[in-house]
Amino acid sequence: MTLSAATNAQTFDVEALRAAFPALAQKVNGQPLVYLDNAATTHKPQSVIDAVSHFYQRDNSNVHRGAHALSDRATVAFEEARKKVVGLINAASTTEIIWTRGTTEAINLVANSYGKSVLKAGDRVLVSAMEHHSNIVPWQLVAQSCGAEVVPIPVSSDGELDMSAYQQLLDERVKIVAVGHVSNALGTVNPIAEIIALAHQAGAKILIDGAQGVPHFAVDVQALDCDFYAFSGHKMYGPTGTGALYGKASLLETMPPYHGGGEMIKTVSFDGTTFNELPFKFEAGTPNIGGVIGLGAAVDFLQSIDRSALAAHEAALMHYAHDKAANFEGMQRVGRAQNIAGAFSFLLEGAHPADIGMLLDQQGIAVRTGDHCAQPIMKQFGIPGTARASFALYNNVDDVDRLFAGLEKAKTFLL
Ligand code: C6P
Repeated sequence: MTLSAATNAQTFDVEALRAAFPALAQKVNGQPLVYLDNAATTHKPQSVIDAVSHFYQRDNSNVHRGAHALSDRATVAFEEARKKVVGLINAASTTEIIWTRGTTEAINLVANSYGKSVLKAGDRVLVSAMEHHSNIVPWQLVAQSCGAEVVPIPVSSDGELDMSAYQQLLDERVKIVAVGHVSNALGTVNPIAEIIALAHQAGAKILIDGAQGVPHFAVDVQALDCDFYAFSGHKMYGPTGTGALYGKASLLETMPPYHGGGEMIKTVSFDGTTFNELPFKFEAGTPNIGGVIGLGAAVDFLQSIDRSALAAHEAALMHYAHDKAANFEGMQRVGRAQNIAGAFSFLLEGAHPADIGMLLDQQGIAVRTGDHCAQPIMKQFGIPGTARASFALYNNVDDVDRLFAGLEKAKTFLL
């Protein structure tokens, strides 16, 4: 793709969107900030900051408990946010949305509640070899306690999931498949509709790790027919410490609670305790009320944008970066799948990724370096890690140009 093609994608009004994010207006190390660490966490628009601030300034109170006006206001705003998430991913009802601290907690919930109750010795959980640790370790912990096994689905050297190997692995031992929508380390967009359909044909349930999916694509959990979809609020312009688990109500109904405490119970006695209805059965203790309300504002923000224009804008930036990489001497792209989004991972010949990150930071350019919590795929590729630029809706062509100019300069120090 040429520069003009990428620029055309800016009919999507990226400059107006940038203006909504106060943190982007700052200088870092004397240079205007170029923020390319969005897969780790995105910045927050003013509307999200205002929603959180409004909560603490006026409505601060606990939810579902108080007999007073502030608690009523907090409860209404908190439950409105749940309705917004229902709309965002087209869940069937609010009973299917469980608030969590993020994707990690959502996956741990499913592994410990659903996983622990169905997995028996000899059973298998399939995960892909490019998963984030959050979609590997919870399954390992639960599998170990049940005598079950976590088996990786192979990934090619380009970073594509091996679909024929996946089909061969799908035998009667497989009870759960857990796969990422988009790889945070490689940017690979997995064909999740096909992956879900194949899991179901084999009689397995499937969880999609959507941490890097929801920020980039419109997601329809009913059309996908996934059993569980986990995502983080802070990677989609919402506050840190927020996220959600979508689960089919029919499954969530049968699952035992994960955490015990207040809110998740109906009655408590020493003769036996009964549990609350969905979704509260899975929400023990005081939740992150201000964060959830901020997440609701983030959903409003995302929903106010044409999602296909957003995806086209980000895809154009990604192609622009890849075209520049092809002409950048000594650059090795890590993750060359056909369908790629969000993360642009690379190495520079003769340079350690950590040094690249430091030299970019000195120029006001924020990227992430390291294994990106995806050690198995780094080990397969025989590399310690990568430097990773990851895009959000507010990044523009200038950001990519600054990245490559910054890399040219870094090269003069490193090589
Ligand atoms: N990836 C990154 O820089 P939490 O921390 O629970 O919000 O999200 C965990 C997680 C799970 N799955 C995927 C695919 C992810 O990318 C992440 C978070 C960050 O890539 C931090 S390691």
